[in-house]
Amino acid sequence: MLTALTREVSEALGACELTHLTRAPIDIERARAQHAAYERALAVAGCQVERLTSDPTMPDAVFIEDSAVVFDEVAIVTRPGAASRRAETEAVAQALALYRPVKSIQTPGTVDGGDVLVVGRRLFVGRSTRTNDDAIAQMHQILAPFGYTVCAVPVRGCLHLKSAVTALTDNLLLANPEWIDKGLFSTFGFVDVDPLEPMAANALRIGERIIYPIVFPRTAERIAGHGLQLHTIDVSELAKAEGAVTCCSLIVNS
Ligand code: CIR
Repeated sequence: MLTALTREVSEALGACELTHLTRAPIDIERARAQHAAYERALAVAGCQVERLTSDPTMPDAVFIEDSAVVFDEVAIVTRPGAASRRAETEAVAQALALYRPVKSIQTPGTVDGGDVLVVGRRLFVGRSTRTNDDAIAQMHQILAPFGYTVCAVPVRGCLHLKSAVTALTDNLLLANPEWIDKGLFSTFGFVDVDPLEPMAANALRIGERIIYPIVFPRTAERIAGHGLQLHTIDVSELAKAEGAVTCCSLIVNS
């Protein structure tokens, strides 16, 4: 069974962290409606959805992916790169403790889950404004005994590694080649985003299904061309906070 942990949209989402976007007004009710539709897509994909609460002191809490990375053997609770987001991890650690032994990244390490791409037993970790080498070394130490390899990937031009590359299958990645060096992923095939859709590399794969933003039709066509089944949803309000589809859930094989 799959459990998807999600987190309520904070009424303070408008005060979120922003790195590459200019602040635009966010309609909280619309954001909440889009988030609910996202949760329905998770349910259609076979997940039991468990939504954690948030509060006005945690504008970015809906982006729960950044608080942890979940493996079959262990959950790693992160130390987010933005100081404003560090209080988010406590409730996530508590929720995950019901499913997994929990390990935590220690200071001076910082990592956002959005920088961690897991494909099978291979981890690719973005070296970004949010994630540093100390945290990457800590993750290697925690995961090496379980047979995972960890590869650091420099990220340029975007917030997180998974803004630039995500997995469509065990062998096929979706990428914006402007933001990463594809050579670091040498054994994989690639679908490149359409050049007119630079933000289109973030897809959420659940089993055979791909949850994907509706605003990237050109790239969606490229993905569908590989015989993959897309469930498109509107997350435009969350995108104003620099969120996409992977960042709003933690998927736990339960
Ligand atoms: C932030 O800057 O931290 C949030 N406004 C957006 C985080 C999005 N997270 C993700 O893509 N994993």
